[in-house]
Amino acid sequence: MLCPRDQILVILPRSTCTLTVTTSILTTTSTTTANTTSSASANTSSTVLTTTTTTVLTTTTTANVCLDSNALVTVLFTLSLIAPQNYTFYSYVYTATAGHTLGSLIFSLRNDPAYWFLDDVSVKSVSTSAELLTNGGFESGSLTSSWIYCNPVSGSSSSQVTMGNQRTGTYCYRDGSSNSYDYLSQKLTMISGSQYNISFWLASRLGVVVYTNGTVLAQVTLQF
Ligand SMILES: [Ca+2]
Repeated sequence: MLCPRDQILVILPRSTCTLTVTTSILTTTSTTTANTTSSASANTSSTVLTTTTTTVLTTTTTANVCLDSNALVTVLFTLSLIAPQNYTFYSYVYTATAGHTLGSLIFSLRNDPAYWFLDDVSVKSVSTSAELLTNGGFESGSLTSSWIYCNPVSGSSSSQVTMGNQRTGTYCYRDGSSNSYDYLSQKLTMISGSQYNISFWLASRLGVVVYTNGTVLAQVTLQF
């Protein structure tokens, strides 16, 4: 049985050319609280990761120019939606290990019928509260040099820093990549043995229109 905030480590052999990751860490407990902070819309859900061994989704992402097929990959989060979702909070505690302190936090996103909205991304040292990310709330109004965007097959309706659906501040990240993943990442420098609280808010919606079912996938990984 997994303990709360356990992580699943997927180690990919260097010789493989296909990145296949399977995870079973999605939520079992979801609490909804009245929204007091969101300026965008409606209620905000707060989802707490708890222990479960139920496999909710198998996702296969094919190696491409946006991913390093030689890397070690830790899957933090995999989500498949069939309906809109208001901003939901996800958090994980990750312990850096020796030899794997220089890496990237990667959001792999696909949303055929609507858009992902991402805001307030944070990687914070548990011991010092130091923030490792820059522009995690996208308040610079653009993807600055800290964020790296990659769209391997030039999918449409892809990346944009936008106003109007932000959770806090003025801006958020919007991504409606169709028929393929695109990738948003930021490099991290961790300290071996230290714990880091990795968190973000993620919504999927298209204005007030309730969209029909379609492929809506998100995956968050650490790559070393
Ligand atoms: Ca923001």
